[in-house]
Amino acid sequence: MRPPTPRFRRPNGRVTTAAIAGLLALAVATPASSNSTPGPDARERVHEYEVTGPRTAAQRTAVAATGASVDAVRRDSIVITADAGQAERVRRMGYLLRVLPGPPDRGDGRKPTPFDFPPADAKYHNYKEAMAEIDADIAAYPSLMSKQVIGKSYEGRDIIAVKITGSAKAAGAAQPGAAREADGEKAAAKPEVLFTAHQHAREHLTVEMALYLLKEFGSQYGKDARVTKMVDSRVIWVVPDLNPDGGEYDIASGSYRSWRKNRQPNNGSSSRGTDLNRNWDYKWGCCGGSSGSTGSETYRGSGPESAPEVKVVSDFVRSRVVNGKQQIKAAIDFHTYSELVLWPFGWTYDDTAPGMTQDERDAFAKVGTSMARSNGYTPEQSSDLYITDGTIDDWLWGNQKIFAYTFEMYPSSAGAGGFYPPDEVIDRETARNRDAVLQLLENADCMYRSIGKEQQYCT
Ligand code: 0X9
Ligand code: CA
Ligand code: ZN
Repeated sequence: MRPPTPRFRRPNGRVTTAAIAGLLALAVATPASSNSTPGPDARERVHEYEVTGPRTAAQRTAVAATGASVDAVRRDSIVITADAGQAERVRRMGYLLRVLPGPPDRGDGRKPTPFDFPPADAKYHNYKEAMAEIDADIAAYPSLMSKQVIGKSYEGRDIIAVKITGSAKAAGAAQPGAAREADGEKAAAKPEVLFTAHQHAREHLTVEMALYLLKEFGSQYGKDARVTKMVDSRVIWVVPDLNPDGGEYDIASGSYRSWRKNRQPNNGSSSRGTDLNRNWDYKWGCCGGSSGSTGSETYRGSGPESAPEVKVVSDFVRSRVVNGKQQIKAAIDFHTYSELVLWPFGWTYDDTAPGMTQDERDAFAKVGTSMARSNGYTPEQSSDLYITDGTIDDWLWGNQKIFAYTFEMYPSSAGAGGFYPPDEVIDRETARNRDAVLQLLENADCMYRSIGKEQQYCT
């Protein structure tokens, strides 16, 4: 199953092989993260490569062990982001490497505005625009939505959580009515569901996904029956931007840098950044699914939760334990790209393991497969791709027993846009997950209902 030759659509809509050759040449001469002043990042210049040869999860894990990130997986090839040293190590494993074009130039030949998306991608939201959009949503739907600053990023940007819930009482409240409430009768708690986005700086489409969810829940409440029911009967938390520093760095120069990690300095190293999705406090660094080298794309940090952004969100999740019970029942962490619905564990190839019974695995797979049917993604256990350790979904499940999925959004391949799909796809590709998100919300009160075991687990 060979992928089609990558085709690049220029702003004027024409696709030319000359453009591809030109882009390839440019990519070699001008690395993704280049800028005019050769700084400490100069040694870290990375490219995407197509690597032909690896065909098993173990082989892919071995490639990832060089410290490269694995961006896409196909039957007998993968796409990685690697610096020159990592690429050389992969070559010595006997695989064929081909440099892929660097990030697209969406500048339209105009002078870039620092910290703004390039003109042709203006529909993407930078940090400030995203925060303004969220504030506008909250102002438009004040009875449904509120915002909490749950902490700060390394560089001091607010990390926020938006809480969405309707005024309806939770199901199971004995009697509605002010009198009973005044008597101190407790309403049953609403199941809570968490949506997180943008752990990886260059995965900007995921912020748009979070913004879409706020708009959809706000604007469809009282109009769409499914949305209304879920907003009323759940508490929905949206953390739209886990890595604001990395996201801003990726767009700061006017041309995309293909940056992945946060922007935290590392002791004794000129390489910045921790891979947030290797820094969570569950089997951290256990299993060859992350790197201990500061320069690596998958650097796991100096210790679990050493990245302030991971600490902030972990503390927030822990704060949802009320009377000893975690209120958050299910979660999706949005990434790009590859069009996948993934479930834990990532640290082991085994379907079941300590912390994952057969019934739990079956519920994950059942709901995951059903969500994937609705959005056309491919459902699988995350380690079917390659081993990862210290990921958010392994922590949310392994430590907090939250049914946590990872969605890898559009596109399916590097050739179809990779980390930088044009802004024209935002509306389509965020709405594409509407049904899957509603499915997770509808299942969240009892994930075991999906496998016919509600009686056993949920009464
Ligand atoms: O490697 C990652 O962190 C994710 N892929 S990405 O290209 N967005 O970087 C995949 C994580 C898959 N593993 C788990 N979810 N455990
Ligand atoms: Ca555009
Ligand atoms: Zn990612």
